[in-house]
Amino acid sequence: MTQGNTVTGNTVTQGTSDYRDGGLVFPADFTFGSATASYQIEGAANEDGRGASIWDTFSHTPGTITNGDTGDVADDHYHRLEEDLDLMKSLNLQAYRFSIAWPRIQPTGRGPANQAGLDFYSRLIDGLIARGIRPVATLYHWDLPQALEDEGGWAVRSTAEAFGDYASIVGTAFGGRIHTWTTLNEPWCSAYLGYGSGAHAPGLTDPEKALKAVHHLNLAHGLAITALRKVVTNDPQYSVTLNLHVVLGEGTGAADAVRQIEALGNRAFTGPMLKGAYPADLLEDTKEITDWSFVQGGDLAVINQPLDVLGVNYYSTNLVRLWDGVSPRQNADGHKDAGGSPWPGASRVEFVQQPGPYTEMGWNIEPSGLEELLLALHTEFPNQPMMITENGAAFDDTVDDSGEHAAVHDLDRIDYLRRHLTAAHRAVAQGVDLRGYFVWSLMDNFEWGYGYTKRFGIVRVDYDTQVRLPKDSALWYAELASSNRLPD
Ligand code: GCO
Repeated sequence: MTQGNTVTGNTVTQGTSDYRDGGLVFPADFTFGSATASYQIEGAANEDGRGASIWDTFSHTPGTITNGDTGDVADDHYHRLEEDLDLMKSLNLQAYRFSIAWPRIQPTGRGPANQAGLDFYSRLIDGLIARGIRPVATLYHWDLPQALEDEGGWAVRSTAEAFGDYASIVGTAFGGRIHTWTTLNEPWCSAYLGYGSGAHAPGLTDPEKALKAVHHLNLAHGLAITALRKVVTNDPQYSVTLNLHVVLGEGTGAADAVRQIEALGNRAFTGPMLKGAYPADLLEDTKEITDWSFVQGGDLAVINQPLDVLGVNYYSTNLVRLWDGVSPRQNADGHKDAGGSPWPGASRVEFVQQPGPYTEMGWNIEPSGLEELLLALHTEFPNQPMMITENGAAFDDTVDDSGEHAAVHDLDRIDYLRRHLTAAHRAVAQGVDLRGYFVWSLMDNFEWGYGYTKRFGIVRVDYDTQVRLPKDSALWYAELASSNRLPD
């Protein structure tokens, strides 16, 4: 997407508004939900026939995850399903975005379904429906069956084809009960952090594989929707969730730096998915890495599926400039440094540290970026409904035991959510067709390379006892979800 409007020569239009408008009311049919992901919460990694995923392998590799944490137990959600469903109900959630672990359904990524895996998600879906909560199912939130990685993972085409078969299995099993299907969560991370920088599973640092992964993930998206459409028995919404980058530029050549990062970070996905073509400048920028000959005839037509709703994840902004080639190169793009680059072909771009305030992830808090992103998408894709499928913040919460009941007074998180919801509301007021908002996350969980050290939940999880404690932000959000009005 083009966000030239955010580049203002040598200055950046950030931090000019506090986004604390009062008394905002959302449209009556606006959906308030929360989101999680299988590997981050389920645990039960070796139960009921679940196969190994690339995240099992990666997290068990020494040195990859802070404190050597793994998702083996996580929030033990697999065994606490009923309690967690009741929790969602108590928070007035209207929808719940969860992901299905592919290796629970097909332990090696191919072959017949594992019935116990299907049964678990079936109970989850029925439990949501019984409580009046809409199921929003993500097919892939990064836990690729390890057996498929052993055959080349997302760098090979056969993984995309296997994904289509997997979609057909889950579509057949759950296809009358899912409100919204999301094919992929943040393919940017799967491709570039998994195969480019090495910060995520499978931990490779190969720029050509990263670009192949981009295409095969896009293809998987198209094949999955094609497969689902054939088997589902209701009339669901189809979507994908992208972490689109709000890219601001500074210095000489700012526009070119912004353009390169937008091409890799945004248009590499929105191009094929929403326009049926890879952007010419992306192909040009990466021509020394690959000739893109892995894109076969007919692929783009498969990828270019009409989407009922585009899922947008937003946390913060990026500030880039052209590197002078002399000073130490800055890489403040918010991701763990693991040796490789998540930006293949953009070796002349550096990511500049931005002014605070920051969350516990070190990400700058900038609600205006969300408004700008939604408006830019609306301008480029005027008829495309959208929803915010993730937004939220990690903070260093403390438990207050001084009262009758323990509490977490996470005013910083409430402030973050309030300001970003204000940004979303401003976008709606300017005509953006925004259908809903999902807070990341329902509960504290395994934050990938950072293990359990970063708490994103509106519900606290005590990892020793697995006790769930709604934070003040959860109570605040519950009020919003029932009233449609931003609480004061
Ligand atoms: C992602 C994932 C989540 C993360 C969240 C915070 O967007 O990276 O969807 O799994 O936990 O974004 O980093």
